[in-house]
Parts: sequence; C-alpha cells; structure tokens
Amino acid sequence: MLSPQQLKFYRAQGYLAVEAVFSPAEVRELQEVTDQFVERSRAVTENDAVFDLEPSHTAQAPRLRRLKAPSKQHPAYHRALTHPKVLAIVSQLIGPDLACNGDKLNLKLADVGSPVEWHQDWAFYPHTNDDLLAVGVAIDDSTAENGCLMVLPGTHRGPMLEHHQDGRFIGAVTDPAFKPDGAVPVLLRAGGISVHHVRLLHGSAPNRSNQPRRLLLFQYCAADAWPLLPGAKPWDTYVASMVQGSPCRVPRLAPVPVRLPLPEARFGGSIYENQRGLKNTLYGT
Ligand SMILES: O=C(O)CCC(=O)C(=O)O
Repeated sequence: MLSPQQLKFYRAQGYLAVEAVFSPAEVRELQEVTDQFVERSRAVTENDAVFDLEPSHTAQAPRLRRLKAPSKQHPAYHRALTHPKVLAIVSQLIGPDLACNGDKLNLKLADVGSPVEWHQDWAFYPHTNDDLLAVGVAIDDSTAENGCLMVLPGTHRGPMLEHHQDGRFIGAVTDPAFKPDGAVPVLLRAGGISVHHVRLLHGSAPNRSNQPRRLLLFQYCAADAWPLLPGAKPWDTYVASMVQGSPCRVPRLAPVPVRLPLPEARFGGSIYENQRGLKNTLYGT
C-alpha cells in the first residue's frame, strides 16, 4: 500500500516509483517469457497485431520493439496486470472500480532500443474524466543509460499540448518551443513499478547501453471514465476489460482539457509508427 507521503507526491508530481512490487521469482518468469517472445519474433518480418519490430530487425538478429497487448499473449503478463499489489496501489490512486484500457511491452533492447518522443497519453485516449494512469513494470533495471522513462513533474495539472503536425495526429508534442527542461528520470530496479498520470508529459531516450530495458506498461482507468472517441469502447469490450470492481454506465464528467487525436495519424499500429516523420524530434527519431 502507498503511504500518505507517496499519495501526496503522486498528486503533486503526477508520477511515482515504487520498488520491489514484484518478487524476484515473478521478475524471472517475466524475463523468461519475454525472451521467448523475442525468439518467436525471428519468424516475423513485418509489424502485425502482436509484434512491432525495430527497423533493423532480422531473423538472425531479432529486434522486437514492442509486444502488443501482452496480457492477451501470455498468462504471466495477465497475472502481472491483475497482480494484487499493483491493483491495491492503483485503487488508492483512482478508486476501486478499474478497467484496463490498453497494455504493451516496450522492449528497448540493448544498443538499439528506439526512443519514445515526448507526449501525453491523454492525447491518444481522452476520456470523460482523467482518472487514468499507466503502470510500468520494470522487467530489467531501468537506468538513464538504457533509456528509462523520463517525466516532467507537475505537468499533469497543466495544459493539453498540441500533438498534431500538418493537420494530422502524430502522437508527440509538436510545439517547436517545447523543451523538457526539468525532466526527471524514473529509475527502477527490476520488480519495481512506475506510475504516471495520463496527462503527465513523458518520453524516453534511445537505449545507448548494452543492457536491455524492458518495461511492461498497463493502462488503468476508473470504471466511470468513458472514452470520448466515438465507438472506442463497445459495452462487451468494456465489461471484459474490468480488472476489479463493477462496470458503470453513468460516466463521470470532469472539466478536463481535450484535443481529439483526429484526423488519425498517418502511420498506425504503435506509438513508434505514429511518431514517424515528426519534425520536432528531441531524440532523433
Ligand atoms: O517505453 C517508454 O519508456 C515510454 C513508453 C510510452 O510512453 C508509451 O509507450 O506510451
């Protein structure tokens, strides 16, 4: 459970790091399962519904960039999504009735791991209220060298920045004046978790080390937060996405700043693809 100090920190800063949420045995299992998916990616030549590949990926040197919807790909990832310690922490932050509105595993393999340009998750999936957050489960130690998550503290209370370029959504901040001054690295040991608010500005640099930085990302939302994009959540999908508590068909409306991610990004499939062609790159994508 989070202490009152940790809760206060999250409310003020919009993020939190919590060490040792997963046991060494649980971490080992996640590492082994992830190694198996990297092996499987040798047979994959193009991005598909499960695998997203680094541009330099080959069968000889498999470079899996992202595993999509990991909780649907292996029970170990599903157990992590519904881990009682994780759900206890998330409940303290956004309430007891929780749905999952997306999950992914960003691998950032040694030497090649692609960066993620600065963005707010809220730009991708605005809801009727902003009781949404993402939990990052560190499968490896997460360091400045291997491209840990970087955050801009307090920006979850600020404006919604423009994520459009040439009139289309591009999944990254496009204001040329934007500089992530004051950015803070979220350092974690394997088994620790990061938590970041859906409106917090964040990004992460390429992996310039010889160590992988695999981060399992789970998006949780309060059950009464409904997506604003038409057709984004049919009822059955929503009910199936509940990880704790009861569904709710009375959305809670909050005075939140919103920009829709429309018209859709030129390149789809993952944030890495959405951000292709970004002119205002801060990490050289
Ligand atoms: O992998 C990371 O460090 C950042 C991930 C992220 O922000 C995302 O995939 O939306």
